[in-house]
Amino acid sequence: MKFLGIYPPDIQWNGEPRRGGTPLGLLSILGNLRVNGHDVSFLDAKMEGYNTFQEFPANPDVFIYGLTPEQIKERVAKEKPDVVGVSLIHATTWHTTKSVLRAVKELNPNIVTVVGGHQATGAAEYILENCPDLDFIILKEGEETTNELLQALGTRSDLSQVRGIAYRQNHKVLFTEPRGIIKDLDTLAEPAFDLMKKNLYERPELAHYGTPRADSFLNIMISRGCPRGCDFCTSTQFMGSKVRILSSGRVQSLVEPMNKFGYGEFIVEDDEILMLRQTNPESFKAYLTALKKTGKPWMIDAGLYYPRITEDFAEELADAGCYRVFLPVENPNINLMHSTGKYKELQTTENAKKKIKEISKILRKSRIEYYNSIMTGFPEQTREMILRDIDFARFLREECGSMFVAFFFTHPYVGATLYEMTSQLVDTSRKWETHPEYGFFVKPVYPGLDYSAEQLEEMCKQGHEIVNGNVQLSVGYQWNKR
Ligand code: B12
Ligand code: SF4
Repeated sequence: MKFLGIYPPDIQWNGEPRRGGTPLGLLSILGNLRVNGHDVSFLDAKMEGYNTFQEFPANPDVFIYGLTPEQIKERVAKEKPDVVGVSLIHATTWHTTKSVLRAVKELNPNIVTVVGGHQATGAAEYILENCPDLDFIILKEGEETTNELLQALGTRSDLSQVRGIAYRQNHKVLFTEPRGIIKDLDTLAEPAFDLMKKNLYERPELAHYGTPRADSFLNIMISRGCPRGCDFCTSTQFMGSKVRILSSGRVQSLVEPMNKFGYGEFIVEDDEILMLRQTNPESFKAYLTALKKTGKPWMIDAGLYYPRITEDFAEELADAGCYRVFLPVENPNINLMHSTGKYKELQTTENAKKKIKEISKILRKSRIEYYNSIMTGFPEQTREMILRDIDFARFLREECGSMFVAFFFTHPYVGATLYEMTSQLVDTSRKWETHPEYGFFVKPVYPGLDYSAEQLEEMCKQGHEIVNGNVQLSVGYQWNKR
């Protein structure tokens, strides 16, 4: 069958930087369908229309960027696919995904439409009930399921036998038997990086906080899963609590060809890279060796679990070419962190401060710079606690030498434990279903015990100015000028 994979247009608040990356999940789906004999093509509607702006009907302070529905129709008409698959990993692209699906069905109602990703999986029932242009949702990891679904569609077999999908039948949403995780990542084909148009990704401003070292980048991951299960995150629920990793041989055969595409920098997105080193030292070593061999700069944007960083680890990273890491310290209130499942090894805020200072010295010694995020705006917080969070951010900048501290607001992402516990606290004007623009970390959604979401936003805006001054978040930021 002919399958067209589409990464949808995106949205952003006026004044906020656009974000993006390598659509690893969709490219993996395409690579795997291709080895199973399907004819595949790829349209990055976000990057192809990076400078095409449209109004976002639900909110005048937000814009859409990406190909217009008419342009998407033209491209789909040219490709003539049997099936169109759209990546819905982020809540923020829910409205644009709906527009893509509408365009496809307007063009030809016989094209089968499929979506997959964290957001699609977490909210499957709601999405199928509210999007008549969508036929199937692929739940969780998509490679095997999409292949089986295409086979079943091609041979007109019983769809209820395809494990891991959701669809509508007689106005009801049906879920088939769940599919387990893919046990051995080595069984997967390489993601179809060759289908990316390189010039579209020559946008260093999309890379990460701070100035990147090259003018283009590829995101990379050699593992899936995270054992920590923090209640505000969907990774463990989605990819499992056991870290799965490519074998050392496969790591090499992933990095080497990726390098040949000529992108200037690698951005590591593995959820728990420290755990990789501990549980799969061979693959971890192969990762560093392969990255070093490319001679290219690279950094870790996925977040390092800072209490576990050691001198050896930092030295190994630096030796292999790593120049920057992200340390999401989350929140200084250790009891709050323990209640989310995180930082059990730290007993007090003083412990956390001491640890971060120690880690910052270790990183500095290895010449690795770092940026932090503070996660704030948990529903049980008070104004006084928020002020303490801002003080902590100041400590990170002024006493530890962090290059930038982002204020990230906690959200109930569908599929995360926090969603079950707290989504009803979010005001309807900030719920993802009608207002996906509130799915970004930069916008709070919970009121606290003695402040509103608007007041929280204002407090943190001021905190941000005090803590970061006029630091430029992306290209142009000069680390040496601090
Ligand atoms: C890399 C990354 C980014 C990159 C961009 C990635 C991209 N392609 O554009 C950057 C850094 C820009 C980013 C930004 C944000 N991100 Co992000 N990101 C990730 C991360 C770490 C990895 C994604 C990835 O490539 N995974 C590897 C592939 C193999 O897995 P996958 O994408 O899940 O794909 C599989 C399935 O989902 C499915 N699938 C995926 N697409 C499709 C399509 C079809 C057709 C089918 C059938 C199946 C399918 O099959 C794939 C293969 O098994 C994930 C966490 C994670 N570990 O996955 C968070 C994650 C997706 N991000 C998240 C969030 C919250 C954000 C932000 C909103 C945060 C913020 N700063 O405000 C922003 C959104 C900004 C934006 N507009 O892009 C959340 C999403 C939660 C939600 N429901 O919305 C995640 C899940 C993190 C988390 N655990 O909470 N992100
Ligand atoms: S926040 Fe990080 S450590 Fe916690 S579950 Fe998600 S990926 Fe794992």
